[in-house]
Amino acid sequence: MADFPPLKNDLLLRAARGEDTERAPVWIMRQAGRYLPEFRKVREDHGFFEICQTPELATEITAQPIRRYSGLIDASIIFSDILVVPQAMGMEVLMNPGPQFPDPLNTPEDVQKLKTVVDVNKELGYVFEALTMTRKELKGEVPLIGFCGAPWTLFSYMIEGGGTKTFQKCKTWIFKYPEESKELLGRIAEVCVDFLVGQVKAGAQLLQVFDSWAGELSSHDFQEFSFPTLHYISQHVRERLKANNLPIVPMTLFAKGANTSLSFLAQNSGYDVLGLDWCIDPAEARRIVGDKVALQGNMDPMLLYAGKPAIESAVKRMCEGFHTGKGGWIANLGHGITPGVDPDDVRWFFECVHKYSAKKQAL
Ligand code: 1CP
Repeated sequence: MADFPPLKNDLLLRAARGEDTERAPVWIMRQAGRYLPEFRKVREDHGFFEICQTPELATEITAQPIRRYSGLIDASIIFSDILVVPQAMGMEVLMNPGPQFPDPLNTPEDVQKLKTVVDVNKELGYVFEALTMTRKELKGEVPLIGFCGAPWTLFSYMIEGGGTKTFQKCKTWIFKYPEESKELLGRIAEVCVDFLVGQVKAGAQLLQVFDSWAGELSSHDFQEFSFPTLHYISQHVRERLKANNLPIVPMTLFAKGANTSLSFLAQNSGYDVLGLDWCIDPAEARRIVGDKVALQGNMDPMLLYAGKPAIESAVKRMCEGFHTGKGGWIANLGHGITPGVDPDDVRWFFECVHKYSAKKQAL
């Protein structure tokens, strides 16, 4: 591993390990993105995947929210996308403006079109380079998060060919071809393990797995088709980190909408942190998981359009809810930030978290 500057703010890592911190660390999913004018400026001259594949540009964009919200924000997340894994497996992905696969997997026979062996160093080396460059550029100000998409979420894009409201095609696969589906999910999971281990080697200090479409499955089907791969990833990443003498970094699972599986995930998934969407009450989530895992989340991202007083009262309520029990808590939204939010309202969100999550000093 490269020599990196010492970390000056370890709130995120302490909370992820379950520590009750003096205030909640805070960051925002998709914090580098279209709501920032400095991002849109770079985007005028460069394609989305061009940015992901150019370490200097990815580093610049990752650093933008850290610069703008310096002293208020406690983590950076590498600028990339979950869809770089399907690309590495041999699929073409365009971004116009949402993700689009010109040649999706229509039937199980189409799986033959995927690469049988995926060399992540060759296919995704640009992400590793961007991580190493960013980690140096951050100068230890905040930790750097690496990530990947969960196999079920990636499977849905690879079969649907883009975003979907009904999940008709990918659900037809799991219900009609369960064995072939599990085989493909397993192949995606293998690439995710290699990719996440490579990210730690390159400098990532925490790993997050995004299962954005977990909530589209019944709890039975989540157990059957998503959970086994999520568990496989947490177990194998840790084993491989250990075997390679790499730091055993904390791992976060964001299984959006899987709130009915929260207790099960806390007990069995092997992740240190569970990310929550806004549909579950913070105190209820804490009661369900006890102090077994740290929690992350979970303000409704749409509150960021509602003005400062609404943001303040929602943050206050969220802080009170997460403080009802013991265990680490990382403040965040319940899903990614969306375009059109005023960056000053994001600043206000951070300031409110600082104010209302601060633990009162013992007398
Ligand atoms: O701070 C950051 O912006 C971090 C980088 C990041 C991450 C973590 C991006 C940049 N995308 C993601 C993850 C991602 N990508 C997820 C998981 C998180 C989530 O659920 O929000 C998903 C589902 C995607 C797929 C994707 N990529 C979408 C969603 C489309 C849909 O199906 O609804 C979109 C719009 C993208 C493009 C994208 N990725 C990232 C940005 C900033 C953008 C906007 C594209 C642009 O600049 O034109």
